[in-house]
Amino acid sequence: MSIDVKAAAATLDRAARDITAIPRLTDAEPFDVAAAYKIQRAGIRLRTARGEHIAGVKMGFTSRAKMVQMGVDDLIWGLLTDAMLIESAVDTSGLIHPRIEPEIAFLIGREVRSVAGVEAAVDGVAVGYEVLDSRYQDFKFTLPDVIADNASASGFGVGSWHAPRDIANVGLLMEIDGRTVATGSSAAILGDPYRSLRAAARLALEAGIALEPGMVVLAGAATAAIPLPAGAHVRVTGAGLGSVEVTTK
Ligand code: OOG
Repeated sequence: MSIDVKAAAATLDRAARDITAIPRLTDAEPFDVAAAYKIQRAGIRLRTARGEHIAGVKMGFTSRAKMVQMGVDDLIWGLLTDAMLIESAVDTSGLIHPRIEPEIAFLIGREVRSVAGVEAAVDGVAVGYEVLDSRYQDFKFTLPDVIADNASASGFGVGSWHAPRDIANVGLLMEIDGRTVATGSSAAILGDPYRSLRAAARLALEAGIALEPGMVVLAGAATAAIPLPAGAHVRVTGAGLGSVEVTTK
């Protein structure tokens, strides 16, 4: 039997809306990476049918730190929607078991028509963060499970945009309530976050998803993700890129 793509997408979508973790989908019915991306896209279609718009692409497992933390061995990608953008505060009571991780973000300024052209299409770089919230119990999954779950995407924020520059070795610092919880370098992201950007462009072009002006590409975390508590103040700083802050309710 093959997995019912629409039913699987609806199960994950309901888990997020009910704020209730579910067993891994592959426990009931194994499926491969190709089927997993079909489920992911069906989940995005549920969101766009509710009026959300695609706002960009997120890369996952682009660093060893993340692969080791989550026990997987390949990079993945997911889609961001405008409803995921966090301005300055996030209510964790609407989330299952959120985690936060520092990110490097790219702002697309011109439509991306080729992998070779993606660097020239970038208008800005920034430090950012991603809030992850796996819809699976205990935040545990196989690679197909996490792909189907839109790479655990829940929310994201970006600091001020800077003109594109060399970001191959940007020191990253994440603090929660003034305490350092993660440090790393953007070099951990495939050696240079621009590599992650090129992978994002290739994957989007192959999937027929347009990277358009105003969209954001998150390169993937350089460090492991940290549980995001309620009533916290988080600051992520990138050397030379300033900081971005978020508070939780
Ligand atoms: C999956 C998402 C991984 C990253 O930056 O590596 C990711 C997860 O860890 O739950 O976004």
